Amino acid sequence: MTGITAPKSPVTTAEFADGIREQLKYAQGVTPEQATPADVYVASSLVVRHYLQDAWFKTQQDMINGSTKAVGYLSAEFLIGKQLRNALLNAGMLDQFDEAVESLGFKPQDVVDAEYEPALGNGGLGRLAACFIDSLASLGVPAFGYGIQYKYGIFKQEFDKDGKQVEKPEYWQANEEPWGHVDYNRSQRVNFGGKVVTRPDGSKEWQPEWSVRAVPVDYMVPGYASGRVNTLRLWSARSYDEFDLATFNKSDYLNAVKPQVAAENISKILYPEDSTPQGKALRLEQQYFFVAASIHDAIRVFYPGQDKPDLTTFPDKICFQLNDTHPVIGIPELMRVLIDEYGYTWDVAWDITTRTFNYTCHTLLPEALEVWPAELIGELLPRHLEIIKAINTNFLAELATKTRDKAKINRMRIVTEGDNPQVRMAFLAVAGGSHVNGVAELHSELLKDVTLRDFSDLYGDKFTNVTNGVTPRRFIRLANPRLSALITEGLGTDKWLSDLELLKGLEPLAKDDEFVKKFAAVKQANKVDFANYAKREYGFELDPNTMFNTMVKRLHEYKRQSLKILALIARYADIKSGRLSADDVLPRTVIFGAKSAPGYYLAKMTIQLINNVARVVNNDPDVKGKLSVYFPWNYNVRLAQHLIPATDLDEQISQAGKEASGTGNMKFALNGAMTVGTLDGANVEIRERVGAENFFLFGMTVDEVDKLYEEGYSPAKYYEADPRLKAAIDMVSDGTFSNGDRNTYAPLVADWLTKDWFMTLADFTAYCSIQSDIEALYREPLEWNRKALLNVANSGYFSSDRSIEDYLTRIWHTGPLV
Ligand code: TH1
Repeated sequence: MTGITAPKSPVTTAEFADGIREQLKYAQGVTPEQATPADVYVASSLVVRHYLQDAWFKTQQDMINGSTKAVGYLSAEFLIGKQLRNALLNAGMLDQFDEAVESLGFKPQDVVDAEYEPALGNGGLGRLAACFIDSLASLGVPAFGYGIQYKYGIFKQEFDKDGKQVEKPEYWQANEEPWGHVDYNRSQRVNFGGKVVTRPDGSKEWQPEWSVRAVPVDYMVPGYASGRVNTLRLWSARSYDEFDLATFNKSDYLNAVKPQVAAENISKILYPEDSTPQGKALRLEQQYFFVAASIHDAIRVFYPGQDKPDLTTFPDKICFQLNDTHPVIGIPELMRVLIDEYGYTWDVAWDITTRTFNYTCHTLLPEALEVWPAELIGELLPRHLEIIKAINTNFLAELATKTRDKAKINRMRIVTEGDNPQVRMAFLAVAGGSHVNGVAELHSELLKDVTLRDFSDLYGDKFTNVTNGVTPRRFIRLANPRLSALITEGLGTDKWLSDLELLKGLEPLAKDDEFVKKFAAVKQANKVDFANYAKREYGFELDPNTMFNTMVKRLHEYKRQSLKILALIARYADIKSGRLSADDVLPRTVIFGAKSAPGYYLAKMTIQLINNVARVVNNDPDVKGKLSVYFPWNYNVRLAQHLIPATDLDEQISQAGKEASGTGNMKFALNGAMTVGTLDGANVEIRERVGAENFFLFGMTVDEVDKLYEEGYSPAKYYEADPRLKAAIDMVSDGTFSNGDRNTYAPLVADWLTKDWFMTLADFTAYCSIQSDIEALYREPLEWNRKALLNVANSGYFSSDRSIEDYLTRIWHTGPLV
């Protein structure tokens, strides 16, 4: 695509200010004098919605009346972040908002800060879904995001006095939330339980036992300068049996509201496990709940007013992308609808279904591929279990025509054999859809060669790759206005915001010292801003004249926060013992951000260790000014938007072959940070594009990792071999970071020395030795910034607009509305 210049505002400053006054009066019931920033936030949001409303209508109308196939992105998570500034940017009203708010006597920043972030996702997977719907709308492609409006998003993280993670409920709707429109008139009934009966004509009928009401909550998804507004439809669970009056009259209030509570539980909370599914019944209820509601909704939208529509055209109206295995129950659901409710034959239904669904796999960890006990599915969704079994039987018969390898066929069963059969959702997704994609080149290769090897052998055509991306609107323009202005100055246009490959035009400017200095000044100003923010929000004292070295992501063993913390302890010991003279030490501020799944023991212990290393290091006069460590709690989209533009060095140090893609890596590179990283996930592609000389590579490759596993990995060997590593681990055991208590981290240390699944110890020495390259370059600010600028110039590929273009050509075979 070719870029589009920023949209012309549909509104003047005076009109915006009038709009705010009107909303304050009629929606908020306050005068401008009485209004708080929170009132002005709600009023401003309503004004933006007002101006987007016609485009929203028109987009829906054009989608229904036109012949362009729509995309339904089915995802259990949408980590959308704050809405107001994003909507203002995409609608072209940023300046009008700022000026209008100021004219009313408010500070725009205070108004924006009044918005509470909807944290309806765990991490990368949910944020990717949010970037994708932004790009779909910006490209003008008709699309729905379909998900769940959790009442409680990912928990709010706090640290107790010992530095341990404490989870607090994230009640993000505590204040008025002007973006989600609750549409009671378009609710759907979602059924559960009961039994299956055979009708006299031999057809099947599911007689469910209980049902919940799925109420859509609609969010506008305005495209950047596209004039299009798509819909994010998040379902909220309500009860049909509002209140049992008879019970209530017997003054048994608790029992009277029981059915209501049970129904509403379904959308109450986001499961906080990232990449490690919990086989809980409620989770399956959530999955079926939003997927069933969405499929019925799509039929309602695309065949308005039709009682028995011709659903053989369904795959021409919409295709559903399954965001990981979480919505895969949609495959048997569509089969059930087509066969039991609309009377299609199995073969016709299967043809429609397989043409409707596609599946994105986001992981390689075998334990992350969801598997449900058939028994559980049978209790909750008896008809679906029958259909899944029939899909399995047909699939096995088909396999028999393709191969004689019985063992292979057995490995590919969708429903396993034995006393306690399991349903493998990833396999169901491959069988029941047209395409399967991984999220970075390396990941897609490993999916084909390892995780889904048998499937790629027999169904090679289904497999493809779409490398992840991030939206430049939120993660460059909104997060980093200074860099955005410099890019526009350098390129002489702002079209890069909708054609990010234009950043390539900055490459020649890396030879221009004056431009590089301006680029360095942007980073420095961002660091000062972040230091102020960290002071205000967390009470931290960051020195912006040190290197800001950041590692932010979920806490997971495979991501190897342990590697970072051990190297940091070794560095601390070096300075303290005088092995490194104070003059030789490059001053660094290390910043961590990470949530751990509440039940993930070693991850939580790692958080505790990081906090206590920070406590000890920051209070030690021997290293003052040389090394400091901060761990702002509750890492979220808002913190990311502040921290990423201020980072000099980003850490992407997962064990090779374990991080499917990563998307933080892209955000940092696009904001002019250098990366220290392994050959894993999208790091490989980032390095290819920015140039090996502009990326700090270290560590084992996938092949080396495999080889070491085969030879038999013994972490203790590495502990004995590297005295710095030994010293660092010994300091963790000897109570240095636990007020003398030697037991505090014993399980963590034991794991490092005896298991170390992700080979942290094996990569330690390489990780430490790359640090001298990093520091040598940082001592040459002009050269460092030149390379950082080349990272920006060559990362345009990692726009989620490009990812969506790839989905359009490789998988969805549709395009913008005409
Ligand atoms: C993440 C992957 O770990 C990450 O590498 C990738 O960039 C991101 O998805 C987007 O593609 C995953 N998040 C989850 C979350 C759950 C289950 C599996 C994955 S994989 C709940």
